[in-house]
Amino acid sequence: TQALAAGMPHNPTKAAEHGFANGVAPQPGGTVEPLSRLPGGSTLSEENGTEKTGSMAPAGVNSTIEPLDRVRVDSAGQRLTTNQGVPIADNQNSLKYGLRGPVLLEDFVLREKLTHFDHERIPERIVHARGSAAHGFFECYAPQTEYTKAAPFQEAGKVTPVFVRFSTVAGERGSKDTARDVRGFAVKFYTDEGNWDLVGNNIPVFFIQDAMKFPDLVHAVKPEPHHGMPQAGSAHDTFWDFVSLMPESTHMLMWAMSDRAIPRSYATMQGFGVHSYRLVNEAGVSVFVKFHWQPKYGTHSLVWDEAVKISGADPDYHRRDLWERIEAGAYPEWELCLQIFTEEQAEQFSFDILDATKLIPEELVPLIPVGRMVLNRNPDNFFAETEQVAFCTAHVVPGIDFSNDPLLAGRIHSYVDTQITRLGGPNFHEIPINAPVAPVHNNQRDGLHRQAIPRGRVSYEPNSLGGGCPFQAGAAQGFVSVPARIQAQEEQGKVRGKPEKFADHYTQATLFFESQTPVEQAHIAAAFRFELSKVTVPAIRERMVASLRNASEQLASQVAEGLGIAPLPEPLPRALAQPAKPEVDRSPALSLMARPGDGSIQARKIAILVAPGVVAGSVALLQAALLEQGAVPRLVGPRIGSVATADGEPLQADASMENEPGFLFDALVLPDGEQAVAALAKDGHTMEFIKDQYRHGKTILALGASSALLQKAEVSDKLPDGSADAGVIIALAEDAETAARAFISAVALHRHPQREMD
Ligand code: HDE
Repeated sequence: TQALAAGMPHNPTKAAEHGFANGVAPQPGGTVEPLSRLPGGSTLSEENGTEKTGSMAPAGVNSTIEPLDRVRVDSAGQRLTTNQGVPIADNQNSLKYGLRGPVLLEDFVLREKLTHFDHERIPERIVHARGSAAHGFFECYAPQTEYTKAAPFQEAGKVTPVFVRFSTVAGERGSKDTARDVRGFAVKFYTDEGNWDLVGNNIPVFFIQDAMKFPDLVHAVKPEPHHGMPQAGSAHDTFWDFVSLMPESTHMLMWAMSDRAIPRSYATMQGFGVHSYRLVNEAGVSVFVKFHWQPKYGTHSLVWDEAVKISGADPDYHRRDLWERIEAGAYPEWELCLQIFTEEQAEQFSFDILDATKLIPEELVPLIPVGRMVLNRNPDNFFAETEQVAFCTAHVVPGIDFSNDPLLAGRIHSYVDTQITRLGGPNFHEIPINAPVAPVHNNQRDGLHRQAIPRGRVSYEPNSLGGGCPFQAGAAQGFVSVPARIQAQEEQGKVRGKPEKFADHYTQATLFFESQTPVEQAHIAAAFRFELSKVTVPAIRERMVASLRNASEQLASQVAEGLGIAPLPEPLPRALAQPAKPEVDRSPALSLMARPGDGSIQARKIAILVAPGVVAGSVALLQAALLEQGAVPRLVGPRIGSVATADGEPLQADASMENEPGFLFDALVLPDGEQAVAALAKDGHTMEFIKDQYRHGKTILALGASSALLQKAEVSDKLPDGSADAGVIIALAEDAETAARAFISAVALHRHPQREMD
């Protein structure tokens, strides 16, 4: 009423929200700055972006920025309008007949607002619903023209913009990040010759061999249909019922039960195209290829107890990590490597390269590094970009082609198809994040949500009225499929079945397990034990153990022991009695330990525990040393805010042990200070904080008086065998500098599995 009486167009009690504080308030009755037209001052662009918003990218690197400028909206200094651009006078009250009277149907402002709101959600992805994404670029090291004419690989230094989405598979859109699951690793290259989507995973093989089984697999892993449980988890009857009846899934199960399925960060996972694809050169000659992404920061994972706890304290753990790394300038980076092999080589392999449950050991076909990918810009808007991005395996460009992998064939159909429902029609390619940077010209017309306004009366080909345009690019420029060989197909005719080598379900499962370090093997056994212990039907547990016996007797007996199954059930009958002898029986590259990364501690989150009486000097020394290495030290106290110190200005605690528990950090520093130690020792959170750090194999540094905290937590700097634990450093306060150096080297190791307790 006050606003009405004053004739003001807004609620005066919300002055701050209207920007009175910074002088951009609506001007009652007065003139309003004319709305500037896109893409001028009203859009967020490279000119008005700031490093903080993450919209800035090195010049020339993110050439997707300019096209997106067309649709970016920044409302700073702008008045509120309806979707028709009509200025809104009052955004607080609906239009009524008298102050206490009925709301009027003519209130188009209210109706437009509610109608739009009612339709704000779109269907989530059927799988990979939970995901996070970022912009970046791919840079080619050297021309790969011998193998391919694909645009990104034509010159050294050539830069192609990319948008990359990482995801879990089973959980719904709001589910936790640290579920045990495969991670999606989908890359959209906006090449000069159209979009190429490399839609991969962080695991190089898959559960099934034929697209025919995909709906069954997904129905089995998703929450059970009668009660909708469990969310984002494979530890339930239907999943294990299905996979124990599908021995082809055994190899993938080894990976999914390994620590690969609980990565520390998206930045520390490998990525794989999984299927065999083809590269095609200018002369039309093709070779087979498998795509690998190798993380610059190495492969690092969580441990299970840590993953479980994180999912409660920070369900957005990976999303936050990706966002913060990019905001901090510690850009996630991968090297793209190719495994290239010919059709003739492929025929000699002991496995079939069309079988997505098999990998090609690096010892057999080496990796060739061809470029690097850097993610350096966070999206402006989660929905518009991360949610609406549509990856499709059918999106290939000249120089890339498919193999006959039957799983891939199903995908080529499915991804385009699913977007039509999810994004509401056949024009999803026009949504800005999906639109290619390369120009689009064709005679497709109309459909829901059409954005382009094609000019002229011609929408057919051939035509003379449009001068024959758009014209066929022809074989020299256009996409031409590799003419696949047809001899075998001619002999066999139409057939439902599988090639012989597909029936070897266990050789590579064995190879994977045998190639792991003992700690990794122990984690795999523990994961099988955990998952199967959640299965309520004993026959399913037994069938799975029976299947595992074909892959590894060691693993099968460890799992059986953990489940109380004795004696061991007979091994499942094998589909192929005499599988071909594998080329290698050990592949060290399959261990997570094989890729420690660049040895840096960049972006690692390190807690420095502070309480009143802490020695500010020891905190400052550690903080400086860690910042210099690109790590992210945070002061964690019994509560946030000001903390009095023993020797200087008060410190500000960034976090509390309650809002950021120990397992959210990669390492721990306990600074010097008698009084602080006494205060921390009294707080129940402190012991949990230290014990979790220790239990999860992390590096702990205790300076001066704080060694008492380790004693209280029963944390020793000796391993059970009496040797030194490199991850527990106890030092006198005066030796802080040397201790800081030792701490940094120990943090670079990521974890100290020798301490393994679980
Ligand atoms: Fe997918 N998959 N998939 N998939 N997949 C989808 O597409 C499908 C497979 C993968 O961040 C869906 O847009 C079939 C293998 C990723 O947006 C859907 C088959 C691999 C993403 C679909 C497979 C993947 C998806 C759901 C077997 C690793 C997320 C929504 C024939 C190489 C992409 C959507 C993103 C998403 C179908 C098997 C990876 C339903 C039919 C193998 C990374 O179309």
